[in-house]
Amino acid sequence: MKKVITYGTFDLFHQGHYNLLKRAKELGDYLIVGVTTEHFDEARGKVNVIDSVLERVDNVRKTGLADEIIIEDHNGQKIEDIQKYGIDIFTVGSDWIGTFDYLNNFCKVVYLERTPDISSTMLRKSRFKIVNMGIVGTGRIAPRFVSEAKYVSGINITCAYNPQRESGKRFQRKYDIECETGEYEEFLNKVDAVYIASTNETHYDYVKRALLAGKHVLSEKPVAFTKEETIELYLLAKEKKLVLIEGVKTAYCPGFQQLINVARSGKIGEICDVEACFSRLAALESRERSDEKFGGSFLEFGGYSLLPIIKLMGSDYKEIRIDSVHGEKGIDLYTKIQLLYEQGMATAKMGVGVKSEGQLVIAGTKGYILAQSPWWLTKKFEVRYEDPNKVETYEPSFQGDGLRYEISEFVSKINGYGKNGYKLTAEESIAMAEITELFMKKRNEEQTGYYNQVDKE
Ligand code: C2G
Repeated sequence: MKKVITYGTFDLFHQGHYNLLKRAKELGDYLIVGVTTEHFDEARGKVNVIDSVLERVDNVRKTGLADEIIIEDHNGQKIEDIQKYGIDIFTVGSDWIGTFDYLNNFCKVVYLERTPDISSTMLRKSRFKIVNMGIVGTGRIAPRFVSEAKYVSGINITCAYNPQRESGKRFQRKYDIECETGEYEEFLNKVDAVYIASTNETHYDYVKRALLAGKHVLSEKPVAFTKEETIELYLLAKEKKLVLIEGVKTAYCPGFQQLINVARSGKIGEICDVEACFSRLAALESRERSDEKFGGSFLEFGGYSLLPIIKLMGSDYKEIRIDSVHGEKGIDLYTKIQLLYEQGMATAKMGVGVKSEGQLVIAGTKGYILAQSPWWLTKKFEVRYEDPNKVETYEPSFQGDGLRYEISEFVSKINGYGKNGYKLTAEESIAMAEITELFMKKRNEEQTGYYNQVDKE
């Protein structure tokens, strides 16, 4: 019996896939089809697959051509499968010519002619309207958005807004963006969705006006400084059937989701303590260290350090304690937030003027998870136990600077996928806003003297 194997994502199953499977089947007597998992696709840079792995498997099954369907989830698996199943022929479409020649050492490799003029990418494009996206704020983060958005299909950056026209114009020229304006209403008229990358204090107002104008919003963190305002924005988005997501980049990174799932799986027992630290020394003249109202370590990095805590321990804490080391004008150079829960505790630390070990430690009754810096990108983490020789290492995929995962989630949600948004829920965003509000209140009190003086001027 001649055994043939082929692999694919088979997203939005189409005639090209059918033809390929039919020809593959004709090469032998028994056809095994490997269908990729989302994780594996993300690892090879396919971030916008629409159908779930179950739907894709089902579509392959419905052709009646596969004698067996398996799941492909890691690099190197093809060699393992060929040996394990005693494969005679490996085949794949001609778009892969050359790539799999190395498999000739294990079986025969056949590249089958690809069906012209049809692909999942084309279908994704025709199925969904391209999202015309506008960028608010053209400072430090906006360029990263432009370069990462290139990896997400179905999105086109059409307009840039900055009331400081010079910065906007420079950005437009550099990144070849169709339009640039300093008028927010005019800007909103030109786009379907906005990315808000302006300074922290402007987010709430820009988000609200965009939602009122019927635009989807991806906002840099924090969307607002108070719990009430944050709830108001999420309710407004819901009412208007618009997507609103907060850009806590870590939440959308595939490795971080895996880490959270491993922590929740019971592997380390009951979770009792979460400690997260993020510090990056900022230059003295930087906004982080000179903007006394909206700079400082908490507003800069609080979203990252609080994320694993809120995800794993929840928002129902009994006590919260916020302490900071202050620099000039009361700016927090370093902040530590300690939370006490019914069954456990957590600490979030962040610094712009104090450096510490950037790590995430999740302690449980059976073991702990350790993710070292840069844990917020989650390229690697370990599960450790009492026995120091027993260490399980996870090295999830991570592409670019990670922003593409956030953009991809935003576009998928606009297209009606992943409505419940488990990666960062509105409730989790609101819980973080509650802590932001407490922090701001405390800092305002501490800075009262300074503000009185500012008010007089
Ligand atoms: N295909 C084809 N004609 C098309 C489109 C796709 O023959 N018009 C073939 C591809 O060459 C591949 C199979 O259909 O052999 C599945 O295609 P995809 O779903 O795009 O999967 P792909 O990314 O090619 O995965 O491990 C995964 C494999 O490397 C291939």
